[in-house]
Amino acid sequence: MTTTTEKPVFTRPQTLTDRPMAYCPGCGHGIVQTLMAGIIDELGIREKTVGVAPVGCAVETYNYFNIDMSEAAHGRVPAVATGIKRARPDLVVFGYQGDGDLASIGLAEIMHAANRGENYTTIFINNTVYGMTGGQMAPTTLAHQKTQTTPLGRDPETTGHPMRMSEIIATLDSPCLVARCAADTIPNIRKTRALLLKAFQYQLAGQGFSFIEILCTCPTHWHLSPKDSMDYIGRVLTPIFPCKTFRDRGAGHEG
Ligand SMILES: Cc1ncc(C[n+]2csc(CCOP(=O)(O)OP(=O)(O)O)c2C)c(N)n1
Repeated sequence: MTTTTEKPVFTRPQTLTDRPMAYCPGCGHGIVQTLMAGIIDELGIREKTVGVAPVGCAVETYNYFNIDMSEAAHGRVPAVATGIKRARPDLVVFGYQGDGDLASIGLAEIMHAANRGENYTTIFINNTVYGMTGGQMAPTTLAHQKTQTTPLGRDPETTGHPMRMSEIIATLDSPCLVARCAADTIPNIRKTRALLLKAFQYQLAGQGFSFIEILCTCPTHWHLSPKDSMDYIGRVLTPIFPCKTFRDRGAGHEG
């Protein structure tokens, strides 16, 4: 009998609990959270990292991270994260927000936290809908996109156009890192990881507010299979929401 030695190519990050993720098949939240957990492990900051998540599918985050976390009311992550970071600057603080949360009810909060240059990291999950409550139109919903509240498609005449939050945040002087990436293909997921790592490193270096927008699937409310949802990001979303770095002050240039 011959024995083979298998070389592990992936080990579960210690920052993830053993709890199976309850996200829908093909949902992007699990990809991003697994990346974040691996980065927290890599930086050795598990004991001093605090996450803040609001309502929406983001609320599940508490179940999966082996770190201290705080709930925030809808859209109020920037206020809670600001308070924690100002009280305990030695901690590493991140906010994890959906697009309904951040770009609608929480729009004023995020703009002012970004403008103040608060030294915490924002992870913005843009899946173009209000996922948890049933797939209603969000500020990021594309023109003519069908959602539960726009069954004939979003009409820009009456409901406006999708808001590009990274571009809006990048108009402010204070943020040190503003970028959009996508959790679809393997190369894009690698780029997403690199941006998230950079954002945490900038916070550790005291460089201020960073904003990483991640285009994520919502197969359930897009009414697409997991695979078709991944294709939809590249084919339909990225022409409207280009993946690029809008600001990278830590690297000494404007990206
Ligand atoms: C003050 C308040 N208003 C409305 C709600 C209902 N609510 C819960 S989750 C949610 C939508 C969240 O959507 P999004 O932020 O896009 O996150 P996703 O679920 O898509 O990840 C809403 C409107 C609430 N919990 N609190």
